[in-house]
Amino acid sequence: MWLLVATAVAVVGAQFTIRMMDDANAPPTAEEQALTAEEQALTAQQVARDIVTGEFSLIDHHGNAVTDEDFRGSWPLIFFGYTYCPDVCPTTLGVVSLVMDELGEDAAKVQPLFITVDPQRDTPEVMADYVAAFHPKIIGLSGSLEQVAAAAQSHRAYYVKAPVEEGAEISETEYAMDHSAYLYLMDAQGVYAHVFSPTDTVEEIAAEIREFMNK
Ligand SMILES: [Cu+2]
Repeated sequence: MWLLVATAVAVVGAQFTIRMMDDANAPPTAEEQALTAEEQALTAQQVARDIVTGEFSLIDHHGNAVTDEDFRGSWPLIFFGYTYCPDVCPTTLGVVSLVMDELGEDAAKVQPLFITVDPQRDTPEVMADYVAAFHPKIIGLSGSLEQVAAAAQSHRAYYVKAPVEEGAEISETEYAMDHSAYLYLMDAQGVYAHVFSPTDTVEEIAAEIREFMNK
């Protein structure tokens, strides 16, 4: 092998050497690959559990101080957004509402939470009006800038102030919020279970929630 490598280096240079050394490793069998994929999924799940701690201390839309611990025993379905959002938030809360309908009796165990990333404008009163337009069970959560930042951090949710349209100024009252659009499912112990993407359908989300709850 080393003689071959040495020859290769001499003849065509280092690049070819690297390729040859890769080829020397036997390709993994299908079985080995399947195991690796499974291990990878488990690792990803563990990493997500370690990273998404799900802790928060916020104000609900009735004006009461609440933390993640107040929701133990139910499965929180959490979305970060803001009420002035032109598209992603209303769409997602619409999906959440349909998921609740789709879940039927199982919806009793699910607690949708909408956490604002724009507490300057989204006061508890504003949140109360907004979530009521989607589903009676959705709880809107607001708080101080620091409380919201901490809640986002514990879910690795992302948000940043942005112009309402390209080239527009960001003023005190006129701005948009760019934000991540993940829908988190936490289990009844408050441990991260899953994250849904905005492209998942109502049926897919409801079926997966059921699967997690019946595990
Ligand atoms: Cu949004």
